[in-house]
Amino acid sequence: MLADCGRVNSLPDGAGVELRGWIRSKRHHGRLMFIDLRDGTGVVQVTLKAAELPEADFQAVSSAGRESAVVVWGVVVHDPRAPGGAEVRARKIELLSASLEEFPIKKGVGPRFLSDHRHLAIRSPKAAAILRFRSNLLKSIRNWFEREGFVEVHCPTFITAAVEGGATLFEVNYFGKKVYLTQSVQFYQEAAIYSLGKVYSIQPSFRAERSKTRRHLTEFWHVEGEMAFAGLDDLMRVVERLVGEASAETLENSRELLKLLGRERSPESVEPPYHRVKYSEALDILASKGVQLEWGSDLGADEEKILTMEFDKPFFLTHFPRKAKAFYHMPDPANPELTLSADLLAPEGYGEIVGSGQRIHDYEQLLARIVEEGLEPADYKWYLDLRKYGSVPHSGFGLGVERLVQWLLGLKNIRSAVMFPRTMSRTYP
Ligand code: NSS
Repeated sequence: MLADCGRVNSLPDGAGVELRGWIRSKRHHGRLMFIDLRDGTGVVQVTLKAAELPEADFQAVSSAGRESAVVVWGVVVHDPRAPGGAEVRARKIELLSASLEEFPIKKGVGPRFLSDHRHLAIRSPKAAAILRFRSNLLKSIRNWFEREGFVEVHCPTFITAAVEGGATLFEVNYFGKKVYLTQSVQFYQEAAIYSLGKVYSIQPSFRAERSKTRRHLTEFWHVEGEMAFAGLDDLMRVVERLVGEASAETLENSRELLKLLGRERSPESVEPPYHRVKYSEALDILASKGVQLEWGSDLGADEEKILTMEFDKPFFLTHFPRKAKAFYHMPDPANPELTLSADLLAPEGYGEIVGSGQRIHDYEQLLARIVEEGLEPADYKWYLDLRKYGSVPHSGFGLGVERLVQWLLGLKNIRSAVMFPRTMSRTYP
């Protein structure tokens, strides 16, 4: 029976199995050999006794280096001494493909070396566990949207005008014309709600971030949603349910992965409701910690960190000043200096994972904000058009996949949450 390395311990004693995988490590004791065999589902110990299998098989594998590919036929033996509680005693083994050179990833190599060899480093069980967790999370997010009646839309990556300010736009030479890589599909989703009602997208966004921080990428995966007939309160309820329910389900489905990663995070720790904290209250909290932030400024990484240390669950930071936010944010009718915006911040120093808000849906008001920001109305012609035909209050959000993975798994650097990270200083491999 073809079996997964990671599930051998759930098979009965004496079961005959065929395993296909890679040699993670090997230990020799004369005519006895132990192999840790890895196949993407996990690692299992394979015991080879020279007396119990063809001599040629034993010899071939004796000289095979790490990451050589093999097929093993053997018998499951439950043994508390084996890592995972069960091992496979080999009866036959075939060397499919011996490593040509010594595998370069070994104990003691530095972070730069690992990044340069990311194409090989992702074979480690920890890296694989993070990628698997990320996959589980995306599955739960997608299922959540589908259950809630959102329609998936796919939006372009080449765009002609900034969504989140010109400073982080990547330029592309598009047949001699200057276009950009998208920072967010929000504007296309705003068009889509008049066609479909509630929509979502899961695709990459690009930011020419000059900051070398542990939570900025230049290419990240963006989960975005937009809803017609929704105000700020409706929006926050959707965001907290999506983040809370999809995260809880993922944690529930990823117990083994968390154990392997040595992480403990209970589904309760992500359970909504989340606190709502106004920007002005945040300034008071910061002041009480001896940090003075000028009214109107956006929170920097340091301020965010100090503020989030006060919380043990994600929380919303709402009603940012107009001048700290992009032009499309709806001014608060109660105080037009503020906006109906809400960022969701992860606790314990992690910071922003969602940016969201109600959009301006009035044509004249949006035009005035575009002009006030010194932008060119002609660049936003089609976006303004949306306000001409049955425009309604609407709201939406953007969730950074890597930021959420980073927080849920307590990763030091956001780069570990991506298979092949892109940052200011890295586009290889
Ligand atoms: O700039 S955001 O706060 N908001 C938007 O882009 C909206 N236009 C989304 C929308 O309403 N449809 O970015 C949203 C999230 C932010 O909270 C982070 O979680 C993530 O996108 N984000 C990033 N992750 C990693 N690296 C970088 N550079 C980055 N920038 C944003």
